Amino acid sequence: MKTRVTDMLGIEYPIIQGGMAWVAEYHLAAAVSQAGGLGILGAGGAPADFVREQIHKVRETTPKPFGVNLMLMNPEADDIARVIAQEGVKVVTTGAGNPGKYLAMWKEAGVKVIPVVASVAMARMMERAGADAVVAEGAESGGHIGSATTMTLVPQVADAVHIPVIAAGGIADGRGLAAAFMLGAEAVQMGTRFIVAKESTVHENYKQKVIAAKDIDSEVTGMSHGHPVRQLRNQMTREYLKREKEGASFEELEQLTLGALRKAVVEGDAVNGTLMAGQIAGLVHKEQTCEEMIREIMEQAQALLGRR
Ligand code: TUI
Repeated sequence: MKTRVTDMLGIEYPIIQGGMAWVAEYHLAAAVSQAGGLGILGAGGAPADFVREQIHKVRETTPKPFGVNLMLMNPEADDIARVIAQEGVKVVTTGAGNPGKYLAMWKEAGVKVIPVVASVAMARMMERAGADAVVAEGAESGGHIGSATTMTLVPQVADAVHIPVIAAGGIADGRGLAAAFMLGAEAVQMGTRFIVAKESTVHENYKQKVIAAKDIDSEVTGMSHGHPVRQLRNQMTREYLKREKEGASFEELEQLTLGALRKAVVEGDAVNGTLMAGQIAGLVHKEQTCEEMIREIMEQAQALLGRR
């Protein structure tokens, strides 16, 4: 299944791993790349020096191409953007904002730039600014989301731009990949399924919550202040949504979630931590190696698309 995306990135399979904050560290990114997809280091809220070290660690683990995700609300975003250019990272994806001010620097350094967008307008703007592809991410996704669903967003973005479109949100198996291709995508980005990869260092409690989750077990917090975040329902989301309904201020709600993602990923606090995951968690049933996941997804997708 060669596409413009596999050619551009020099990868075997059209599967890109989401740049999940705290979750997407070098063990996971290296494993996805080694298995023929594109592994991504998620800078999340990490400092620039940490991101540089992680880049070196992926390189010590695999010779295959990998990328870095820059979360644009990171206070050190400017420094991380420079690290990406200096280190000669091949691919950057961005999230939670407009990466426009870094594009010239990245293009000059030969970095392929793939912004994650949640609307047609943003996709068009990124194409005009010189992006090499876009990830069209639907609201089924975990973490910070837009409002359009993958089913509606992907074909509309595919019609609106000439650069390749990568579909994200609600995709975790070969059916999802095949469906995304039918909508006009040339690759998919998956996050939730990779949380439970054997190579993922996410705390076992978090993995078990993803595995146990059913279709309607996620909630969206922060809608009222314009920062919607999808995560699995637990005591944290109940408390958050209760206070949000009571009209709590943005600052008060921020205080509640401060450090909560780290608490879930590192400490395994599934009660007060933030368990970011997409709606597709309901069909993620077991821990597997990245190689097993990618092989299974490709076999299923190829059979469905009749290319075998
Ligand atoms: O970025 C994501 N997903 C994320 S970022 C993240 S880190 C975080 N941690 C704690 C609380 C909140 C966030 C967790 N998940 N996905 C990509 C994405 N980007 N989804 C939506 C957008 C987006 C939204 C607005 C992209 C551009 C945009 O444009 C606004 C502008 O500046 O024009």
